[in-house]
Amino acid sequence: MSVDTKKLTALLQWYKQSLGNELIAALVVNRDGLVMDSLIGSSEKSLNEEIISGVSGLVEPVLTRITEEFSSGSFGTGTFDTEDYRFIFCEAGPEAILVTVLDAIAGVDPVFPYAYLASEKIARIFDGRTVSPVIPKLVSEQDIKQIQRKVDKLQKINIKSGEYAFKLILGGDGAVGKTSMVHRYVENNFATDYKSTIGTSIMKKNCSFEGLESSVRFVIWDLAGQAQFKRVRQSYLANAETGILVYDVTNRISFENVNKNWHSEIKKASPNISLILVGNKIDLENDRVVSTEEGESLAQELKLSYIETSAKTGENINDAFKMLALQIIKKFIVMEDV
Ligand code: G3D
Ligand code: MG
Repeated sequence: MSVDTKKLTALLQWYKQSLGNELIAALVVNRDGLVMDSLIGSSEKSLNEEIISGVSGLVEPVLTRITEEFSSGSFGTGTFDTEDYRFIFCEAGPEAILVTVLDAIAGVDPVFPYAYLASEKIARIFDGRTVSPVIPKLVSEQDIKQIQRKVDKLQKINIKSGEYAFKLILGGDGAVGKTSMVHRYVENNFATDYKSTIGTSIMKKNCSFEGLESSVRFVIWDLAGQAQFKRVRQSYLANAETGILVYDVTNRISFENVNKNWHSEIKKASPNISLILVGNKIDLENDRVVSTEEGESLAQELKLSYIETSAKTGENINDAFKMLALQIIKKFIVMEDV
């Protein structure tokens, strides 16, 4: 079978134009995992010359699995996140898969409709039908909705635990101790990546368990200031697999706001998120106004696990994150030989 490679290249150029600065790279791979065509995007990260070889290296180990999982030949889509990148895989007919590489913190929703259009065209190029490589700019909500309906249900691709990175967010009023908790947890062993555009620090940490092969890699997002919060709220809260709801045991309003605001807002932005509830600042015994029983009962109501911590002394901080990691292992990771 001969594929019109010129057309494929032209199509990828259109795809790049549609996505603008979001795109790090795009690859078209066939079902044998061979890269048929690739292109470097216009994102800052794309300037790195090694990007394509690096990305191919990352895609390779998951390709077999992708081709197995995506055997429908239609337009199944899936995402796969590493520490640095977010991959969107989109079936392009029975022959090919379009791999889109975005920054780890990019939102996928605006990209999907274009990925779908591009995949549909790639499928046609592969079976030799006539097709224009031009990807139209999608402007109307209706166009976008219609396409989204056509796209097969988005799936999180199952990858062996160690290779998987989970976005962790923190919810709770200002000054309850979110940043202190994260810093206490990651201690010396972190690389902070500050994204000024969304006012967020990104930290990474592996959480492993003795005697257990599975480990969980957290990518922890911490919003810098409350001021910018409204503007960035959506991208901060969306696409998170896991999160911590924090209140301050010496501040009743912060406790009430967990139930009134934070819980529902987070659930709305990331419906399948795994959460725990944390009452922080237990070192301030004399100032405590929210009792352990109240914390436990709220947790029960929200069907969450509960733990009390002090970011100041470090008490229970590791255990809080371990609790989350265990929830994730149970939920996402198929345990073999355990
Ligand atoms: P936030 O990220 O939720 O806004 P921060 O909260 O982590 O910035 O913490 C707000 C203040 O509470 C900080 O004090 C911090 O030191 C303090 N704090 C955080 N956790 C604890 C704790 O467990 N115990 C006590 N006693 N204090 C805590 P400052 O004075 O630096 O603003
Ligand atoms: Mg903070």
